[in-house]
Amino acid sequence: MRVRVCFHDQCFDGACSAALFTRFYQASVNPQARFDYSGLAHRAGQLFEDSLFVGDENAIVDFKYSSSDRLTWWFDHHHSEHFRRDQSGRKFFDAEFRSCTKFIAHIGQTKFGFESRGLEELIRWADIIDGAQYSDPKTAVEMRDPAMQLSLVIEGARTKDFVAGLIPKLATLPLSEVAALPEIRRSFDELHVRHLKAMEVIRARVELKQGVAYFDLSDQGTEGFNKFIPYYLFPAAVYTVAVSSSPERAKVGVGSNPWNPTPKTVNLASICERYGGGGHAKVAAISLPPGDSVRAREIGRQIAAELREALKAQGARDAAPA
Ligand SMILES: [Mn+2]
Repeated sequence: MRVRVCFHDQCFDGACSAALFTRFYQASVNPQARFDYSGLAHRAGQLFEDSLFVGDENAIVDFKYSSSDRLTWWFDHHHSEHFRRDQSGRKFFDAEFRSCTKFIAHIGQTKFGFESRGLEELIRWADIIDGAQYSDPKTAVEMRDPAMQLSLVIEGARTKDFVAGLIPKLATLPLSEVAALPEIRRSFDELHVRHLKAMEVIRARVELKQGVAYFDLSDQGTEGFNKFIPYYLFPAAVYTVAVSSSPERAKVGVGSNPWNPTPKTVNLASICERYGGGGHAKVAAISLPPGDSVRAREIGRQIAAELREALKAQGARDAAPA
C-alpha cells in the first residue's frame, strides 16, 4: 500500500500535518503503508493534475480540496469553495481550527480512536505558529524554541523536496532533535543572519507616530521578514504599515499589534479592499505590480495617516467625560 501525501509546502503547519497524518494512518488504517510526500504551493489558477495522485491512497493536508476521484483523504482548515459534502467519511474541513495539525489530531481521536501520544509538542507548536498565538513578541522574534527555528527553515526552504524530506523526521523525532540536525543548523544559521539584518533595517527605518509604525523596505528586494519584528522593537506601535518589494510584487502590508492593549477598532481588510487588497480584520495587504514602489509608498503613507487619525479619534472619545 502506497500513500501519497500532498501538503502545504514551506509551511510549518503543512509539514506537521503531513507528519501527523502519517502517524494517524499507520496507527488507525494500515501499519504497513509506505508514504511519499509532495509539497503544494498557492498559485493563481492552479489546477490539480491527476499525475499528482499516484498512490493507492492519496491525501491532501492543509491545502485546498481537489475534486479528483483519486483523492481519498482530505483535511483542511482554510476556506475552500470546492468542497461539497461527500460520503466517504474521509474528507474533513473546519475553519475554526487554527492549525490543520490540531484538526487532524482531533478528527483522528474523535472519529477513529487515534491517540496522538508523543506528538503533543508538534501539535501544540503547529497551533501556536499557524494561529500566530505567541505568548509574547520575544517567542516570535528571538526564535529560541526548536519549533520556531524549524519554522524559519521550512519557510525559507529553497530546494524543492527539502520539506518533504523532513516529514518522516517530524513524524518520529522530538522537535529538538529535528532542529539539531546538521542540515537544519546550517540553513537556520544562514536565515537567522538575514533575520537579524532585517531587524536592524527595521529598527533604523520605523517612523513611530501616534501609535502607527510606518516603514519602507522596498529597496531590500524581499518581502520575507518576520512580521512581529516591529512589535518586538516598538511595543508602543498599535498598527504597522510596511512597504516592501519582491520580484513578484510591490506590497503594502498592514498589521495590528496583538500584545498592545489599545483596542483595535479599525478593520484593516476594509481599508486594504479600497486599494484593491484584502485579508483579515487584524492583518491585511495590498499587492501591486512588481516595481510599483512609488504607488506602494503613496498608499502606505495614506493608510498610516488614516490609522493615526482613527487612534486619535478613539483617544479623544476615551478621554471625553461620560
Ligand atoms: Mn495551516
